[in-house]
Amino acid sequence: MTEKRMSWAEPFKIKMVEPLFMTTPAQRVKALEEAGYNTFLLRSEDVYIDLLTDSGTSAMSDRQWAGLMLGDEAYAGSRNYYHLEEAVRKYYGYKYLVPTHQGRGAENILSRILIKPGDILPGNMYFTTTKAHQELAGGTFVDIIVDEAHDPRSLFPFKGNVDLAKLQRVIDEQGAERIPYVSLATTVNMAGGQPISLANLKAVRALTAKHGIRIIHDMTRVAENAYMIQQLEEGQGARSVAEIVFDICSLTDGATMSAKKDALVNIGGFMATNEWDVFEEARNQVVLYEGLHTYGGLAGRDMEAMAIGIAESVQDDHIRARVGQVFYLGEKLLEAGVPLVRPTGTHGVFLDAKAFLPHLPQIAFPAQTLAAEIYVDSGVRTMERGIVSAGRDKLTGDHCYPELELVRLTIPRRVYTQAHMDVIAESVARVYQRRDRITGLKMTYEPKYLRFFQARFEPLRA
Ligand code: P61
Repeated sequence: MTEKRMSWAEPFKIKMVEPLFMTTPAQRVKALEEAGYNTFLLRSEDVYIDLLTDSGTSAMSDRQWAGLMLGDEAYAGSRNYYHLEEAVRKYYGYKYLVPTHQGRGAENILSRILIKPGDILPGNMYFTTTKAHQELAGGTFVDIIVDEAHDPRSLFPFKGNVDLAKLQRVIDEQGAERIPYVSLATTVNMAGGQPISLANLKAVRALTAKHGIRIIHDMTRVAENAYMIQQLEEGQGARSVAEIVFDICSLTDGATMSAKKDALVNIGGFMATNEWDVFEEARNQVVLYEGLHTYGGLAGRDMEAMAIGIAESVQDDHIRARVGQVFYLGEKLLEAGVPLVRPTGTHGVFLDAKAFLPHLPQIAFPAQTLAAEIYVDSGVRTMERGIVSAGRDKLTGDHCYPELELVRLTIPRRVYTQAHMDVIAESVARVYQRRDRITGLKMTYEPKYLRFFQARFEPLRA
């Protein structure tokens, strides 16, 4: 007899509601055509359940909303900046903080400071904006994630881990002096929301220390990663998520953060570092790109909400319910036989579009197609994470053909209920039932940068 899973419930109750818009299939077909079959180009009012992203879509707590009223909108030296600095030091342990409007603002500044043309940036899988800024600064990203991360069927629990032999090879071949830092994400978004283990991070720290190479931490979903360490890593089960988060950060030299995810705000981010020289330069550059170093493109109230959100994000009760809801959706889809990236990610469920639509070649954009089909079925908006997202090869100009061709069902934090998860699972299962009749797409417009945001498509006729 298998053990029955205990139910859990959210550690909050709902104080305010936002109505959702219901649409008809005919309305959705029209909306999708107008959006060029790209879910990024749909109007939010045409969407019923929005799983495009967990970025900036979380519900803030009553305390965070109250914090907005305590905004000190001084141009310089806002008290909210000092609250944020205190939170970053207390929960993450980084010494110096530069706020930015969101994650990519931090990536821009950090890349401009640390990367010289010709440099190499090894990392545990690319992320779109991170890699784009590394390349704009003249660097080249090299993937050093474990092979399991590229296999949607592998059940390896820490698919965010670095393959140490791959890292050693990059160091031997390129020379440590060409590697300003190793780029480490917690969790790994493009691998399907997969965590790195503390033991692996320690080993990466030991190896980089030997060669005098920094680790820069993309800590966008660090609390979710810490939760998986608590749940799965030997010797970590009795420790709090907050303690593990602090440990992860202390094994790295600096960080970029999109606070729109784990930190539960609708806008905001920061760069943090333990190095005074890097901080000095960042404080200088932020003035050019974001704003003065004590607001970095944010209002005082945004920084206050972020400081409070950081404290809430590392609470065990919160994170258990957040990840528990994502796992619930994953279980429902597995029961329906839908092919998913395994194990289920912490911020979303990732459908394996190659296995879902095996009759479509990758150049017919299976994940883009599947996202469009799910939208037409139920008004649920999801996101392509495959060949469109991977862009073109810098040297050959051809499409990159990533192993992973995925559709991401990203769950906003504290926003939807278990009943919404049921509706979503039923819709995906319906599309799966009629998968044989689905034909692909062709791209009709391709923007130069981060093409997935604005590309347009048309159906390929069968
Ligand atoms: C997302 F389709 N993520 O997952 P910013 N690092 C990491 C992120 O997940 C991240 C950023 C840095 C988004 C928004 C988004 O290709 C896309 O605050 C691990 O968004 O600038 C953002 O942080 C950048 C969606 C970004 C995309 C790029 O939905």
